[in-house]
Amino acid sequence: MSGTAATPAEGLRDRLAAVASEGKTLFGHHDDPVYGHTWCGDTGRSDVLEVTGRYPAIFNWDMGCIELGSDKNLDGVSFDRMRQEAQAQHRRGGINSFSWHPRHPLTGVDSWTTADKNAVSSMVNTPEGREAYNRQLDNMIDFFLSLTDDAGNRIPIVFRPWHEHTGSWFWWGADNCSPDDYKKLWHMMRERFDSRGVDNVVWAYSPDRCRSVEQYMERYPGDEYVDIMGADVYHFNGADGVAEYLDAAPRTLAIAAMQAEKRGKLVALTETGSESVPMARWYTDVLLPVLGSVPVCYVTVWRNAHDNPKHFYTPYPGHPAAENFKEFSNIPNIIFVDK
Ligand code: BMA
Repeated sequence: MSGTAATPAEGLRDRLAAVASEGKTLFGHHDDPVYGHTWCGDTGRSDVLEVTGRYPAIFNWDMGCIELGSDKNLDGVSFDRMRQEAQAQHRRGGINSFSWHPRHPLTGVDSWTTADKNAVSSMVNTPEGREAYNRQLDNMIDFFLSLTDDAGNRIPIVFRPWHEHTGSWFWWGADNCSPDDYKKLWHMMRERFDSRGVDNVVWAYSPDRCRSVEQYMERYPGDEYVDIMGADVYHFNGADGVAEYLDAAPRTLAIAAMQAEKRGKLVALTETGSESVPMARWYTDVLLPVLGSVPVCYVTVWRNAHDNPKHFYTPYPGHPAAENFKEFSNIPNIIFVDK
């Protein structure tokens, strides 16, 4: 972390900028140390560690259910364990990033229930909605402020709220709310975070795949609200989907990079992956070229579920793509962290 940074967030921004300017990319994995393809709840384990000998440089976590005051997130990860693992990751020189699949603050529906086209409007344009949203945010802020290192200093994190909003599978998605109301979600969030003195958050904007700059920027909350121009682009259909992925991912990242350059922001591939990693050389032959297309400071792949045999995005020991993943982890400009 930069010794001259005024806040923990600034220190992390400087660090990510240095990574990008050296042509390096940090590798990230969702829920990495708390469960894997065949295990759950053990300590000291990680599918990535067991294949490569090192941890991912970024752990992504999801805050879903913190808004309910629950002690576990939507995938059963305890927030206490999450805090401990985030602290351990910071201690070993790694970074933590957070996404959020919230329940609606008024109706309680989960993120994927999209029938109510007023979901966002009721939340940001009515006194009851605003109050309920702020209450949700307070739970999250309490957690983020509790992320401290051994000396009691706040640990900087990346936070990536209201993601994939150019798609329509979440109630905050493109067909489910207006651009203005979407932006208000960000503006209210930031107002609440600032009012509580949160100084350890680097903010990531992460549309899904985009066809145009207009689509990427339509709901952009503003330069004061965003540090990282991200993109969530998945590879579907294995070998049959390579051409489509190699079109969509670099295209969306190029749009992000062009905007990032203009605005002095960073670029990240905030979510990607090929479910079950069906191509044995996916990491070096498909993902790596995508990362080389623009300066991407980090890439994160999604989780290795313990209770859904096909739902995993990094190889585990014995998987046909494990050898290649190890090879990927040894590429000098792809960054993992030592145990
Ligand atoms: C999805 C899947 C779900 C999970 C959700 C939130 O992509 O992995 O199983 O509940 O993310 O983490």
